[in-house]
Amino acid sequence: MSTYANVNFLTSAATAGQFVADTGREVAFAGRSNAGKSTAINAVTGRSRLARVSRTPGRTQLINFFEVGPGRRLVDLPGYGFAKVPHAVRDRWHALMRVYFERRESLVGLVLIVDARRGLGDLDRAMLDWALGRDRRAHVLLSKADKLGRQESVRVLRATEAECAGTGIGVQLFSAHERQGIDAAQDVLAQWLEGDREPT
Ligand SMILES: Nc1nc2c(ncn2[C@@H]2O[C@H](COP(=O)(O)OP(=O)(O)OP(=O)(O)O)[C@@H](O)[C@H]2O)c(=O)[nH]1
Ligand SMILES: [Mg+2]
Repeated sequence: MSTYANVNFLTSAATAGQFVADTGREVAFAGRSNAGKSTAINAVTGRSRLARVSRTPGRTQLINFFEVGPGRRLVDLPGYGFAKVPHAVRDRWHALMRVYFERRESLVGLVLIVDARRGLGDLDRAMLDWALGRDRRAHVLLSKADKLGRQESVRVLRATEAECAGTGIGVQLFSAHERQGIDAAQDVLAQWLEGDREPT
């Protein structure tokens, strides 16, 4: 099942010059390497092989743009925090993220994918601060919830909610493998992407 009639891969960008035109609205998926960003994009679009799921963490160093409707996009950002990535790669990641976040006017919101077993880390908090500081919406998916027992997953949910209290950031449990929380995530995306107006 999918809420999107047509989903198309648009492009992979290694530099700002390769970004798709900055019109309409888009939502970016960010998170640590291996957190489950690409898997989450596949789950919410109902396309199992749309975004490439990596066996080797930190391999995706490109920004991948997917079209889910006219002028509406989901964006798979390269992951961060993977220790074995060479410095040069990390520097390139920083530079690419900086131009993306500073310049991207069509960006309406950030979906932050956080492995439920790890919880929020400092780099995740920095991403959330960035989004709020630039008046973008933010929503946290606590991913791979199937790896935790019920009690433990609720504990992580409550702790993360407490940390985000008062910010307007939504938090939910998510498991692509057990199809948990997919509808809730789709609802958030639909709200953020709806409307004919260009974001201001
Ligand atoms: N158990 C479980 N594993 C998951 C889930 N989602 C993703 N994974 C696994 O986590 C690994 C990484 O998933 P990706 O979707 O490639 O993660 P990513 O954040 O896009 O990774 P990078 O692009 O390398 O930063 C894969 O082995 C997935 O199968 C989930 O809901 N449950
Ligand atoms: Mg990925």
